[in-house]
Amino acid sequence: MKSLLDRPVPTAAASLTVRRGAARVLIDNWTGTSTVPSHTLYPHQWSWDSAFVAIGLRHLSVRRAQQELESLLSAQWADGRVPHIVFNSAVPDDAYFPSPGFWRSSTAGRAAGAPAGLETSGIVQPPVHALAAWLVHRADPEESRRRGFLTRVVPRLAAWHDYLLDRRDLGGGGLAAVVHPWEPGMDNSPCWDRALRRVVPAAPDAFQRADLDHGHPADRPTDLDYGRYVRLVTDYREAGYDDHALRHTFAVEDPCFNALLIVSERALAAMAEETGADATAHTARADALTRHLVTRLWDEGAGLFRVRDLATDTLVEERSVTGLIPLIVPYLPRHIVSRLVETLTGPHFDAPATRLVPSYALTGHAFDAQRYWRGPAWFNTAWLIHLGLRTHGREQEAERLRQGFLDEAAHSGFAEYIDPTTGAARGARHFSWTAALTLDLLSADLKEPTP
Ligand code: 9WN
Repeated sequence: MKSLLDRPVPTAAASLTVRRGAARVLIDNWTGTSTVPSHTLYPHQWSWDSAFVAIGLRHLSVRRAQQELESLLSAQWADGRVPHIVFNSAVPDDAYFPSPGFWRSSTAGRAAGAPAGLETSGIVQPPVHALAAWLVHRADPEESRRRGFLTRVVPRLAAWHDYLLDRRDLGGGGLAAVVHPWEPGMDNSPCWDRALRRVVPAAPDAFQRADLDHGHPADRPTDLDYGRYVRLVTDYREAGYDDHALRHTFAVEDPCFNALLIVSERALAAMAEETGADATAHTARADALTRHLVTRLWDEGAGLFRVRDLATDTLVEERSVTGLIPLIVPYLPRHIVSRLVETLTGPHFDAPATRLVPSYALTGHAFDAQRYWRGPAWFNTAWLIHLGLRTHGREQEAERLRQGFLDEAAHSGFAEYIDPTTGAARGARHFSWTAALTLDLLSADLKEPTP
């Protein structure tokens, strides 16, 4: 453990304390095979968390970063889906809700290909994994080659993307849809409100929340939200987690989810080239996805991408950070990049007190500075937007965001999220992806090109 903390990196002396604090969080949250987002609120392995964690862990231990990704991928279902939670059987059943007994993956998901030897959830999270695998490989290509890292993970990552494009193109427009608000990772964003109103909530006595044992009710989704989350999972589970058997009540196309799929397809292309395989199919897919993203989700008037509600086939008129994240997509039309940067730095999203990006427009009718994805600023979305700004050569804006990120991460004790208008810490502390992405932004090698 000590060796991880002491490993030298090219960081200025002033940043060393922050670096050591961030490393300490990752060391404490490591279970032996993967990293929990938080020992209290989220005591299992989460899918997109592990990808962000691996991106940071590569600065401490490339091996551990590889293990983080590989432990997640070992829970992949035979149909290609990478589950959003991999449960740790050593953790008591009531430590997190919904527990393994609620998802029943190994029985209810058997026909869909859920693994028999462990329990997982049956839904997914944004596909950041191929991007993470590429960055982990790049951190030490020789070590990666020696351990056959890409040879093992690339087929799994390709099957994961195939699942998303074969089974989840529910709108028929070439984008992947999400079927539960937990899937885009921004659980109670106002973007889902309209679609969620169609969902009949489960009775309050049908389930027992565990999150309020550790989280403040003002920071978390409401009981009504949970009733609807539970209903959606129950329906999916009863249909054997089969995307063809169920007509999903909730189905939307999310800009962040699809932007990450594009960048991850480009990462797969880069990894194919690296291993001497043919990259053409991945590049062609990324190009097509980029066209579909613009055609289906870009809103020129609003200057950001919108969520598409597939039940009505209309765009949802909410401004959310998800609509800015496609900045990470290379080869976006130049005018779209300029409009996105205008929106990012304009009145809806500019929060000078923290320099971070609120999860929902400061000017929006549903803005709430404390409540989860309805206003607070999150560190993973800031990291993604920073990556996007750099992808498009917007160095000045990127540097301002990087400084804001590092200051707020350190001040908040590596909080899960913060009030964007004051910097007050909210949610869990010692949160893994906040610490991991801090390490990444402190690191000099960030200047390496993304795929
Ligand atoms: C449900 C673990 C996860 C993140 C999500 C975040 C939150 C879970 C919850 O925590 O969601 O998946 O119980 O609230 O919204 O993005 O992956 O950190």
